[in-house]
Amino acid sequence: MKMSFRWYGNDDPVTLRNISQIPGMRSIVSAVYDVKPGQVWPEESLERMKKQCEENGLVFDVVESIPVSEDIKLGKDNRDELIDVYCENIRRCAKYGVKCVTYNFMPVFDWTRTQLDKEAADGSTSLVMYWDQMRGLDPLVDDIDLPGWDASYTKEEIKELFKAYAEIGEDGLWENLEYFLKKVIPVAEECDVRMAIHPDDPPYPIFGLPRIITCEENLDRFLKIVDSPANSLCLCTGSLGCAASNDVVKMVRKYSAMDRIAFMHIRNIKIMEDGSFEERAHLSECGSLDVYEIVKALVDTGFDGYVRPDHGRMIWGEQGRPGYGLFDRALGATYINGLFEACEKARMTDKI
Ligand SMILES: [Mn+2]
Repeated sequence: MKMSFRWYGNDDPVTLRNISQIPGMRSIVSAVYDVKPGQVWPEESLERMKKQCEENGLVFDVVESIPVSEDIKLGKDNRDELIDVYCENIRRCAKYGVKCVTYNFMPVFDWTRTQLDKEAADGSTSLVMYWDQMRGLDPLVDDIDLPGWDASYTKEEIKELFKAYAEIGEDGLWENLEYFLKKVIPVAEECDVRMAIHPDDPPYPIFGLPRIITCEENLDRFLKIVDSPANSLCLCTGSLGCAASNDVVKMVRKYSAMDRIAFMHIRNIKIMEDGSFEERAHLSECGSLDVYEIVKALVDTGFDGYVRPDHGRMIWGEQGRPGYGLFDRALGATYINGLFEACEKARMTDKI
């Protein structure tokens, strides 16, 4: 297992020095943020990132994300050009030492929450999605101002996008994903990079937009499209876990045994009675997921990919990017490291 931490570059209030002081920290997960999605990443930016990480005793070897343009997801006429740029970015990342590239195939927006700073009884805050704050919202009528919503779209553009996705539906989205994978995975293989798709968050349709990377059946289907370790999963426990029908421990055990998990996002969530959910501290007892069983499944199956503590709460008065503060993610990393050490030592003892 290679422990990693997401860093948003020089604008991130969390510094590389901070990250390097977390025990057991090895890798930096980042991206080039100085060009628009769909453009080629400047080599100087990748070179600088690699150098800055090395100066702090860290390795820049995971990218999250190279975003997939809507026109690729929609299968528009210009998709070949956009896929060429995508492949060039994979090659450039590989040239600077990147081994794993995360992406998602979610229409229009990356994730949905209704509040980013819900205060818990202990004064910590976290991201939540409450159905009673969602119901009644219609993106075609209302001025949606949800966190994670791309405010750069005009209402007309949103209408067009929703119409286009309604026309292609889930089947069309699968076809366009297959087209993308068949062009991109061979390039990743050549470069010794593992592509890791992030599940849809949450793993069910929102506002009627199609969602396909959601459950075991669909993950099986995804992995079969190109049966190669370069076509793997970023298994996000918190994203898959907020559908109660997903057995996250079983999925981790199964896909890790198949060597099809390149990257693990580990966090805990609490599913509420009505299907709403709250992001919680990483500890098993704080949420609906058994993080010990998740780590044990990884250790039992010899997992050697990347792990990062996913979103943390805001604690101890920290200000910063919601979900991506230093303190609670550092606690998460330490807890996860502890579980790995315990599971690995128990396994060694079992073998003797
Ligand atoms: Mn995640």
